[in-house]
Amino acid sequence: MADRAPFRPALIVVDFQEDFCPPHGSLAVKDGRDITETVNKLLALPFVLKVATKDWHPPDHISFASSHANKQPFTDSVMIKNPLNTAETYESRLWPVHCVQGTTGADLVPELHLTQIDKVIEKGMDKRVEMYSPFYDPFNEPRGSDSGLAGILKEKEISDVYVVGLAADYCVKNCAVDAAKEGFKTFIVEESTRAVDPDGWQDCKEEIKAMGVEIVNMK
Ligand code: VGL
Ligand code: ZN
Repeated sequence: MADRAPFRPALIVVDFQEDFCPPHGSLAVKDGRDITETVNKLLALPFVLKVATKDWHPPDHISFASSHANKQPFTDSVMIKNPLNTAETYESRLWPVHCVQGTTGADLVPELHLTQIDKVIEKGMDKRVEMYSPFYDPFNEPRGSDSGLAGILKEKEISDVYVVGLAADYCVKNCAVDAAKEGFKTFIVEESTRAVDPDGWQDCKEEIKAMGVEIVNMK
């Protein structure tokens, strides 16, 4: 029988920040704060490593509609170029100003049991690049930024990665897909996430599953 790696699970709590939560968040996800109870329940379990990520943007970040002339958040998008290889581009949706470094909107929600978190990873600091995934930017040739998260998980000999937080259809999705690509058995815990576009979540789930991530429920 092939050797199987020991079960060494990690939990990643993605972007559970004020700007993604009602009532005051600038990019509030519907019912975003309602994940609090199940996230804290998960944080009480004996994961080998518990990571929280933070969207951590400069005030003129490329993903803000206000950084472009005549663009509206949510409905408009722009083409973003790889700063290191301008032939590589992708279309990216525009957002209201959110999670600006040092503002209260960028704070992790106070309900989160922060004392259970081993490590906080910040992302989205390069104003030229949208970075939904807390692992690295979306470019291939070459990649500009890598948070080191994959290395940290490998150093701890993590086998399984559980992803929760906000938002299901953006940063949680991209985090989970990259974790699966890095070779971890990867799960999204559905009660512990909420989507920017709740109506699209069923289709989004199918897309995520097709990329090798399992979607599980706590009950
Ligand atoms: C996110 C939109 C813009 C997220 C971050 O955390 O899902 N979504 N920036
Ligand atoms: Zn962002």
